[in-house]
Amino acid sequence: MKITSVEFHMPASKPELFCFDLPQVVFAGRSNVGKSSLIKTLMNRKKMVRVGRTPGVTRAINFFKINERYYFVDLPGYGYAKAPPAEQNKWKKLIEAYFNTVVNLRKIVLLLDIRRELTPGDKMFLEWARNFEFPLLVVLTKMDKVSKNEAVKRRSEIIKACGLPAEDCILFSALKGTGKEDILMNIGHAFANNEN
Ligand SMILES: Nc1nc2c(ncn2[C@@H]2O[C@H](COP(=O)(O)OP(=O)(O)OP(=O)(O)O)[C@@H](O)[C@H]2O)c(=O)[nH]1
Ligand SMILES: [Mg+2]
Repeated sequence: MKITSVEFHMPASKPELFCFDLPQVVFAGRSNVGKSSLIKTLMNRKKMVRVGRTPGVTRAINFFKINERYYFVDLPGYGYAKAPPAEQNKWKKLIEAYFNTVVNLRKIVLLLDIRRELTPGDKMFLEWARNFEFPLLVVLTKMDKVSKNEAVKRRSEIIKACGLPAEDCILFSALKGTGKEDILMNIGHAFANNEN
């Protein structure tokens, strides 16, 4: 998949603003795992996505129109303990509303920090995707923070724990760009049939 154009839509802070007119891939994961950084790397755009120095920076659902044919969807992270409970609840409701109403969702990209254990939120997503037999790609982020050996070992563990086909678990570093092409290829397959 080659990205030739990106159009940034107004952040959707309420379901009325969701963009469901084109097929999409959604990027999910706990706060600070690197969702916005991954999307930024894939799009090769430095300024389009706000990336947090402090976590919790994505406060609405962002729709990026790619090649005028599909959307990359950047969700707020779950489990950001420092946000007030009312705000956390608002994000949770917004994410639930997204999954309850989305049409033509082609793939869920679940991001996991390579250095961390799975959180209850991560497990919930994995179970949900499995129950609905939803196409899932797991991206292990921040691989530059561990040794190559550790990264490979951790990937095997995750593949086993999540029951994933090996090609659906990709190591990634936003710092170095490792994994970018594999992720674009994997996502490209999701849009390959019946492109509109
Ligand atoms: N070393 C390293 N740092 C990363 C990587 N990916 C993201 N980061 C850093 O991690 C922090 C959080 O990144 P974001 O992309 O904002 O994370 P997010 O998942 O969008 O966070 P929320 O919007 O809070 O859900 C930032 O300081 C990034 O620079 C990576 O692959 N390697
Ligand atoms: Mg973000």
